[in-house]
This record gives sequence, structure tokens and C-alpha cells, in this order.
Amino acid sequence: MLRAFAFASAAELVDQAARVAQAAPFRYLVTPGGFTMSVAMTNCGRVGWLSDRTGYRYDPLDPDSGTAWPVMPALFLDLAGRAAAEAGFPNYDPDACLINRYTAGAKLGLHQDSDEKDAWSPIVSVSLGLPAVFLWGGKRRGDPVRRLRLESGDVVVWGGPARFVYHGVAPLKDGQHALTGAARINLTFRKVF
Ligand code: MD6
Ligand code: FE
Repeated sequence: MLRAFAFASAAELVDQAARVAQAAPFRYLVTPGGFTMSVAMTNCGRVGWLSDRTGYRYDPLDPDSGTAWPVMPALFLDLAGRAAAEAGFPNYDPDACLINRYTAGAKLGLHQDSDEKDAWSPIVSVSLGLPAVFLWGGKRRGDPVRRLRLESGDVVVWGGPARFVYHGVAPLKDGQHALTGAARINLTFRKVF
């Protein structure tokens, strides 16, 4: 956990995320089980993470537009690379950045990130805007869950043996933040292939 690692670049990161969302708008994906997620999502990079009735996958095309996802902004790559290196993962070259937007009540249920072929490379997760409570469990779904507060600018680098830990985000509390208004934005960088 790199507290406030992205604090100085937070405003510009929010700006760049908005730019991505102009080209590939936030949308509410449907889970394979048929539920619409409460977190709005979009992507940038070589591939983007998707969920629909057929399952989870990474796709080089945005199904809403039929075109490639926006390229990853240089600032995103730079920040993710520096954070990964700081945590002991040099030469980080993420394929994808999933951008999550939470508004009041939005949550992410406990899950494992296991759709990536490269299961050792870290996920770099950047929190922007409203604070959230990150739920951090164990390798099994039933393991006890710790609650971790994530503030704007906090970066979590999650690699190696911790990769398959169950985690989620508790329902977002109502609030206002100077950078994002009534929302929390989370960037998760992944090395997929
Ligand atoms: C979020 N993050 O913080 C959702 N996954 O909005 C994740 O699901 C996540 O932050 C893997 C590693 C770090 C994460
Ligand atoms: Fe995750």
C-alpha cells in the first residue's frame, strides 16, 4: 500500500480519466448471472475488461463503439510504472486499465481477479476522489475480511502471492470531493497476457 503516492497527480489523473470516458463512455456491465453492476466501468489500453451474460473477458474492442479502447494516457503508464517499481515489480507494462466509477451506494462484491494469464504481475490500483472502504479477505471466499480505508491518491500494488486474495469495495458513502464531485474513481492497471 503506497499511501498518497498519486496525491500530487490526482487532479490530472481524474482529467485524463474523463478524457478516456469521452471516447469510451462509462457503462453498467451485466454479470454472467444477469445482475447489472452498480459500478460504472470503462477501459483504456490494448485490451479492456468486460462482463456480459457469456462471462468475463478482455477484449481489444469496445463493444459499444466497435472500435479500439482509447490508448493509455502517458501519465497513467508513468504512474503505474513508478508505483510497481516502488513495490518491487520493475519494468511493469500493463495491457489494460479498467476505470471504475462509484457513486453513493455503489459497491463491488468480494471477488478474485483471475482473468489475467499473467498471474504474477501486479495489479496497480489508484483511488481518486471520495474515500472508500476496501474489503480484503483471504484465499478462500469464507476467510475473514479486513476493512481498509482508501483515500484519494492512495495506490495499492497487488502482485505475486497476494494476487488471488478475495477483495471488494463496501457501498460508497454519500459525499462531495473537490476532484470528482459525488464519485470515487478507481484505476486498476493489469498485465493481461
Ligand atoms: C476498486 N478494485 O478499488 C476495485 N482488484 O474500485 C479492485 O477490484 C482491485 O483495487 C485487484 C487489485 C486491486 C484492486
Ligand atoms: Fe479486483
